[in-house]
Formats: sequence, C-alpha cells, structure tokens
Amino acid sequence: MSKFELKKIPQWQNLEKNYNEVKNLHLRDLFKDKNRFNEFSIRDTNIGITFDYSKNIITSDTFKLLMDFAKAARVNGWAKKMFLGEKINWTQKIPALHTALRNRSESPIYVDGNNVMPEINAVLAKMEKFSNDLRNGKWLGATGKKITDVVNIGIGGSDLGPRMVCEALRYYANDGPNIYFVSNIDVADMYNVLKKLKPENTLFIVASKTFTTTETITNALTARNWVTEKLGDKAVVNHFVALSTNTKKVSEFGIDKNNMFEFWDFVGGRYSLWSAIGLSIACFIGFDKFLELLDGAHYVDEHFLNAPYEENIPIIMAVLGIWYNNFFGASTHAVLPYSHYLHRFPAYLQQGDMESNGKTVNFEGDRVDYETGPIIWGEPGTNGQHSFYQFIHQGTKFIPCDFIGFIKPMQKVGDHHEKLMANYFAQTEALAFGLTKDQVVENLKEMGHSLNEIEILAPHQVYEGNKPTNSILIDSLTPKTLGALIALYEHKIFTQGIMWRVNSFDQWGVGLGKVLANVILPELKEQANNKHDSSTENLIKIFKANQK
Ligand code: G6Q
Repeated sequence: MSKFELKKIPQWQNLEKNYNEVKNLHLRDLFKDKNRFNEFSIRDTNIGITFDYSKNIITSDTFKLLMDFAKAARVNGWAKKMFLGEKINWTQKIPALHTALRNRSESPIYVDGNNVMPEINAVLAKMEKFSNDLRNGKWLGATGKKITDVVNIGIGGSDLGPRMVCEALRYYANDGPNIYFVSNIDVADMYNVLKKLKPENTLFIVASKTFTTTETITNALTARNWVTEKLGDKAVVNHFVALSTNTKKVSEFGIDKNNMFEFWDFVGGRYSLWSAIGLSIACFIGFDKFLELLDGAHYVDEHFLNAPYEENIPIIMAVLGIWYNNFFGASTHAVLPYSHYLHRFPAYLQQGDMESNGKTVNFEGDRVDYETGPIIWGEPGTNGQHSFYQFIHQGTKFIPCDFIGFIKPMQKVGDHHEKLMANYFAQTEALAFGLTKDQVVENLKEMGHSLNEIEILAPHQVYEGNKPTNSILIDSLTPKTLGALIALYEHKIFTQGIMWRVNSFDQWGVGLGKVLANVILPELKEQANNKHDSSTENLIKIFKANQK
C-alpha cells in the first residue's frame, strides 16, 4: 500500500496557508466584527447548551477550511460505521458500540448479524431491579441489615467514568447508599475506605471487563477476606456483585452468576460508564436518573450523526483542537469546569482523550509525521485561578482551554454562584483580550506610581491576550446535560482520531508495563533474579535490601 501523507492533502495545505495569514491576528481585532458571536456560537435550547467558540483565533475562511478537512476525512461516514457496529477497532477486531448502550430509540443494531439491543435492554432491566432493591432495602446483607454503603472496585475505565459521574451528580443522591471507589493497588486506597465501613452494611461491586486486572482482583480478594472474616464464606452472595464480560472468571472468584451484570467486548473500558459499569451510578442516584444520563448522551449521538458539519458541536470542538495542536503547535489542552461537582471531569477526560488518541501509528501502520492527541489537564474553577492560571495568562506556552459553566446553581446560597460565574466570564475575556502596555501604564498612573516605577512595573503587568477558549455554558447540571456533555467530548475524541487517522479504540501502549511488572513481582517476593538494565537492577536491589 502506498504511504498516505496527510500533510500533503490539499485540505491540510490550505490550512497551513491560512495559518500563516491568521497567526498574527489578535482576538481584539477579530472582535471588531460585531457579528462574530452569532457567527461562531451555537445555542441548543432543547438540551440547554450554549457552545461559544468565537474566542478562537479563526476567521470565516479558517472555519471553512477546517470543515473541508473534516469532510475530506469523511467524519460522518466513519460515525455511521461506528453507530452501525462495524469493527472500527480493527486492531482488536471489535466494534466500538458505546452508542448502542444509550440507544434510547431502540432501533436494532447488529454485531455479526445479531441484534444487540435485546441483550442491552435485558441488562438494563437487571440493573433497574437490583438498584431499586438495594435502595429500597429489599436487597439485604447476610445478617439481614440494609446496605448503606456501596464500594466500586475497579480501575481505569471501570473506575474513572462512574466515579466522575457519581461526584458530578452527588446532588441527586438523596436517599441512596453512600458510594466509595477503590482503584489503586496501593492498599492505602482500600484501607482508607474500609476503616469507615462495616461488612454487614457494605456491598462491593467488582467492576472489571476482563476480570483479570491485577489491581481489581487483588483489591476484591482483600475485600472478600474482610467480609468473610466477620460474616463467613456464605456472606459473599449478599455482599458481592460483578460487572464483567468474563462469566468464567467471575464464577471462579466465587460471585454467583445471578449477581453478575454483563457487558460485551464491543464496549471499550473508557467508554463503558453507560453499560453495567454504571451500576454504582444507578445505585447512588437511582435508576431513573441513570436513564436520564443515557438520554442526554443519546441526544448528542443524534446530533453528531445528523447535524451538518458546520453546526456539529463535537466536530467543531475537534477541528479547533486540531487547529491549535497541528498548526499552532499547542501540545496541551486545558479543561476547566466552573462547577465543583465536575471536579473529576478533567481526570476522566484525561483517560478518554489521551488513551484514545495518544497514538503514533496511522491507519496504514506507518509512523505519523504530525502531532496526534494533546495532553489533557485541568482543575475546577476558581481553584485553578489561584494556582496555574498565571501560566496560561503570562507563560510562554500556548494553551487552548475549554471553560464549562452552568447557569443555574445546584444550591442557591448567598451570591456564591454569581461570584463563581463572574470569574468564569472574566477569565475567557481576560485570556482573549489581555491588557496592553498602554492600558497598564494608564492604570499605574492612576494608582499614583512614578514614571520610573511605571517603566519597571509595566512589562510585568502586560497580558498579551489572544489565548483561545471555548465556552460551554449549560443551563443546569442534570443527569441529562451531564450525559450530553460527556458524549460531546467522546465524539470530539472520535472525530480527531479519524482526522489524525489513528485507532482511537485500542490501547496497546498499556500492555508492556504490565508484562514487565509480572516479571519483577517474583523478584520482590522471593529470591528470583531476572536480568534487567543496571538502573532497574540496582533500584530493585536497594528496595529489597532496605525493606525491613
Ligand atoms: C480503557 C482501558 C483500561 C481498562 C482498565 C480496567 O479503555 O481498557 O483503562 O478499563 O485497565 O480493565 P478491566 O475492566 O478489564 O479490569
């Protein structure tokens, strides 16, 4: 097969030309056009989301050229393949059908000729019964006590999604159990949770697609010992359920088949919160609310499939990311939620984006000669403002940011929300327009500084501005809008993967470390000695010599 050279296609080259024209424009000048907000924003009143991308360094021409690039990559054609269950994760020969999990239209979706919707709906029904029984006190612990605490044991995709959603929707968890998440193999994680709990009232959800993940199985065994030491072996049936694709391993662990909630190979770990992996969410906020989360994602699925490219929010998010990543040379992208409920959202997206698009090999198996996925990072506002925003405003790195905010507060107390949101609006304004030297000098004069002092201070107080941001302004934080928000990012990631021509759904890069850890483990526990490089060998030697 001949080498595909993305940088040589006319759409890429046109963008390069456009970049050379646009790179010296300033948002201050671009905003002289009074129609700019109307041109570069979308308000969807059905779901209550406003997406303002006018504070980006683009002109109408840039936007058109970015759309030409997305069209050349046939994003919509690929989206259809994904939704229809084609095996687009070709290195693992599986589809990527997280969209089927929230297919609220219930139209059939076929994998290898089988409609997967009946199975998906059957598991949803089982989740509904279980979460209702647990919340209503019908599902009891081995000694007849109500379950008051639920611990999800899982890691990566079997942890980050449900953990983020439970945090985000904590407001809605009125009469459900307390929820905890244990992921790290460092026993401190488990210990800090167990010390608050009693086995009689605790249910463990062991969440593992493969049911072979060392961290999860080790933690689950520790939890099982904790339960059985006090309540005996028979208690396992009341205190453990499993979420997995691997019935055999679940049975071997001792969890009853009836207490297993199935999902399927066609659900990638980092896209699995919509599946049985979301059971902790359903227990915490109630099944009805879990369905609303799916509804919100389904709404965005329809939007992504049907909206024209120019009005398609995930596609616009994706092309803007590519614009900065591949033409401006930005290597990171900050996600800044102005809602404390979303404090785990950047961590969740870190996996969603970086595990999906942190790839170097294209569709043809060739090493790419352009940048792929950026580093995703962030913290909630306003905390971040008192920490790293200095760097975004005045550092030398160029960092595009997404600002996510909500119009209505969850709790109305004093003017907290107005103060929070004043900062939300102020930051994107400050980042875009900055403060010129003349303005700084003027301010310093008004403050009574001498000319000499002004000369010294002024350069430090200039804000260059021209830092691009997207504002995602959502009417209120509900299960539905959260589902929509997550799906917007999922499809952004997918679109970028298609445009960079990488497989967003595999994760071969996490395997090697696991293999090597399995080689090293016996060396730490026993006298085994394997050959390593001198650094690794000596570190292991020092570890063993100083353990006592
Ligand atoms: C996600 C990854 C990874 C996975 C974890 C846990 O896409 O595949 O984060 O979710 O390694 O795997 P298990 O669910 O199989 O325990």
